[in-house]
Order: sequence, then structure tokens, then C-alpha cells
Amino acid sequence: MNKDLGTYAPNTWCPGCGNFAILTAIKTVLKILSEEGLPLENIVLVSGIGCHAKIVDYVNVNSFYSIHGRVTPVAEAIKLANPKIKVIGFAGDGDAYGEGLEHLVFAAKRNIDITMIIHNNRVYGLTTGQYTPTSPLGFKGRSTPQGTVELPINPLELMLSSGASFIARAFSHGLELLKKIFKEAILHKGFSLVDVLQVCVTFYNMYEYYDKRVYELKEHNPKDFDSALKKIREWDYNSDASIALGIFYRKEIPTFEERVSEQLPQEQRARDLKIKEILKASL
Ligand SMILES: Cc1ncc(C[n+]2csc(CCOP(=O)(O)OP(=O)(O)O)c2C)c(N)n1
Ligand code: SF4
Ligand SMILES: [Mg+2]
Repeated sequence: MNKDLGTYAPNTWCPGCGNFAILTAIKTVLKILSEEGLPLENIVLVSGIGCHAKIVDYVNVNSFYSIHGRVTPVAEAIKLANPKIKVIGFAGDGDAYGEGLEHLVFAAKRNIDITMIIHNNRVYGLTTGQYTPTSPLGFKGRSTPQGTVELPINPLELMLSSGASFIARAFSHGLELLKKIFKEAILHKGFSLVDVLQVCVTFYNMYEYYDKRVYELKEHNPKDFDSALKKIREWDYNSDASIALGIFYRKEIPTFEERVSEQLPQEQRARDLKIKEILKASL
């Protein structure tokens, strides 16, 4: 296996695309986690449809290409079928905050132990520049040549109110923080979401804009719901306010799969255990 977890698939992202940083960060983090004892075969990546989705072609671990808007339910199904798997979903903003939004809300609500990494370039990249739920008011793109006439959603506020137990924001220009946040999100027990401000150089080049405004969260208590809400509301994806990066909220609560397992009748749990032992012995 290629040591840096790369593959032979030709990379078709535009030069300068923020997806490259996400790719480098995730490969590094998975490598570190495997050195720390997480077998690579226990990791499954899931992607949607869009520029972001190609990431699973470029990382040499098991993966599943789903369809637009359905990264979350596929990731949830894999986790429920085999709770020992670390499932990491990669979704676009159109994908996760548009077509698949209801899945995200319910995954957060049930606190299923999956990690969702959102490549939030605030545009439909693959289909060449239409607006998404996080494009700012007045965004001019293929489908809105005169500018959008609606305000964006704040996905982090939505996640907080839906019950997500880990909420963070990262930026594709700043590898160290990206790696740190990805690692924390993957290790978190419960539903984790990282909204990555991933710059699309071709249809919405925001490098300069973000570079001037981002700062890293310090002296912030991520266990405190009210402080998290206050920080999350500081920037509404529309104003010119400063943009905080880091972990806004983190809470340890029982996961969906733990609660499901508790409800299983004793005989069924014993039978599942027996099947696992037989499978283990036959390997
Ligand atoms: C069910 C379905 N609806 C719509 C499409 C068309 N489609 C493909 S990619 C895409 C937008 C992708 O945007 P985003 O999720 O933000 O990903 P990006 O390309 O920006 O990474 C759309 C609308 C599709 N393939 N399937
Ligand atoms: S269109 Fe945008 S998001 Fe897609 S590869 Fe090019 S720069 Fe990246
Ligand atoms: Mg997008």
C-alpha cells in the first residue's frame, strides 16, 4: 500500500482548489490514527456527488460513493451494521445543507457516531456555479445572474439546535488547524460535524476575504451550550464579521447505537456475540 494513503486515480480538481488541503489533512490524520492503533480496514469513507466527492478516489481506504444528498444516511447505515467501523462522510454544501439537509438534522438529533466533513465552498462546484444554502445574499452565479434574493442559513446553529454533540469550523487555507480539528472530530464519540470553508477558486474565490477575517477560537469553553451559540452566531455566513475557526461545541452523551443495543433482547445480544465469535475464529 502507498505509504501516504494516496491512490493512482488522476486528480481532476482545479489547481488551487481548497479540496487539496482537505485531502492532505485527512490522509495525514488517518495515517496517524492507524499508527496509534486504529486499523485502516476499520475505516470507511462515504461521499456524495460533487467536486468534493472525488476525495474518496484519492484516499486508499475502503469507501462508498453514494448519491447527491445521501451521504449521511449511507454513513449511518454502515455504522449501524457494524458499530466498530469509523465512518467519515464527505459532503458538499449543496449536498449536505441542500438536498440532504433533513438527514443531517436527524443524524445530529440521534447522536449517531459518525463524522461529517462538509466541503462548504458555498457554491455548486461540479455543476458550474449555482447558489447553495450558504451562498450570501446577492451571490451572482449561473442560476442567479442578478444575485440571490435570499439569506443563507447558518449550518452550525442548525446543528447545535438539532442536538449535534461536536461542532467545528475549519478553513482550507491552514493545514495544521484542519488536521487538528479532523482528528478531534473523528475521535469524538457521537455525531461530529466539521464545516470546512473550502475555497472554490473557479466559481467563488474567497481566499482573500477569509484570510482577512478568520481567527482561531481561544479561551472558549466548548462544553457550554450558551457560549457555543454565542460564538456560532458571531458570523451568520452573510455579514462581514470576523470568522471563528475551531471547536464550538463538544459534549459526551450516549450514542444512538449504544441505545439501540441496550434495547435488544438479551437472547439477541447473546446470539450476536456468538456470531461475532464464530466469524472471528474463522478468519
Ligand atoms: C439527486 C441529484 N440531484 C442533483 C444532481 C446534480 N448535481 C450533481 S453535483 C450537484 C451540486 C454539487 O454541489 P455541492 O454539493 O456543493 O458539491 P461541490 O461540487 O461544490 O463540491 C448537483 C446539483 C444529482 N447528481 N443528483
Ligand atoms: S470547480 Fe471549484 S470546487 Fe470544483 S474542483 Fe474546481 S475549484 Fe474545486
Ligand atoms: Mg459546494
